[in-house]
Amino acid sequence: MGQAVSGLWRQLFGSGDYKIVMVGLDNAGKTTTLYHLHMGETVKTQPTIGSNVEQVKVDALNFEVWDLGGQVSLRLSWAAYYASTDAVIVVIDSTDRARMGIARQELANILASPQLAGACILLMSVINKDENKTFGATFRTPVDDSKGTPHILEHSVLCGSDKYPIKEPFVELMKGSLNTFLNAFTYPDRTCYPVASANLRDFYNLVDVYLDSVLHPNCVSDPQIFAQEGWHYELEGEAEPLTLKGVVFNEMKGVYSSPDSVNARVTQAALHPDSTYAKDSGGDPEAIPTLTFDGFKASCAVSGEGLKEGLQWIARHIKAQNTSIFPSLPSLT
Ligand SMILES: Nc1nc2c(ncn2[C@@H]2O[C@H](COP(=O)(O)OP(=O)(O)OP(=O)(O)O)[C@@H](O)[C@H]2O)c(=O)[nH]1
Ligand SMILES: [Mg+2]
Repeated sequence: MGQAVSGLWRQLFGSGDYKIVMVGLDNAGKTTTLYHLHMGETVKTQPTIGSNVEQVKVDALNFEVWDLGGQVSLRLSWAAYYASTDAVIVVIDSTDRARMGIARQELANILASPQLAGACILLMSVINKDENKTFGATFRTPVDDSKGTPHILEHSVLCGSDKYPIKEPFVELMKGSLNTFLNAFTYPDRTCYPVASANLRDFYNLVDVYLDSVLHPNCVSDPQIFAQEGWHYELEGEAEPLTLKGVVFNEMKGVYSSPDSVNARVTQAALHPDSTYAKDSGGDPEAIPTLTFDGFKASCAVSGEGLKEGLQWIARHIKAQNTSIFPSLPSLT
């Protein structure tokens, strides 16, 4: 944050002395930001009563930075500091959803302030107090049928990989990790594998398992995973009828037994004919059993290669249109 602001300042100003005013709601992180800019470290703060002022030097730039208390009773006096101000930094705590409307109103007041018109430059700093570290691998998976290939793949890649060749790594992570979010989703046009944890070591473990799962899954070589997660025949006894089972097959039978869900699906198909949105990437129970293991592998292939090679290709061209992996990750030191 400090580095980013300093870099921005260098671009906005040439050299010389400038006055900066920092405003924002109480507890937003103004004083924390000020001392991070001033000393390059995070200090323990108390609510500011009145103001703090520090001289911050960035190369040939000298900034007199005023950090104003943000409590309701103090906001009325902000305007008293505005004279001769060159820039305003508005600090907003992005996790303070409940007071976002108040923050927006304060921002509007600042923008409307005649003393800050003209030369004034407004910087908005969004502080993120969320301890969670989040990672996601997202693949573009449009379909041209309703056999449920992306959905079966979504389940199947989490059934063991080169580095983690166990039956259900997903279930083990659910039980044993410190994750705050762990899931996978199939949309009509993409499949997402997100993880989150507040613990950095745990976070990297989750990322490692998920990346190995999506890039080196065992499901491309083990038809039993496809049978388990997709569909298979079951015979309870010699006299019993042959039935269809499978995790995704069963799940979609449940989805298709809901009138609301069928209604939404038919409406979407009518609104977007001749596109991936007219099909069901989750799988229509009528169509799922027409998908074969070979068809599953072939449908998943990227650029005509096998799935595994295709996913490896994506890994090498991670910035390509097909895939995005976010965000930039903090280092584990
Ligand atoms: N996790 C996290 N906590 C932060 C961050 N910035 C501030 N905090 C915490 O938020 C609390 C309030 O921070 P302050 O900098 O004192 O807030 P302030 O905007 O100066 O508040 P007032 O002086 O009352 O107007 C402190 O406990 C900080 O440690 C941040 O970027 N991440
Ligand atoms: Mg403060």
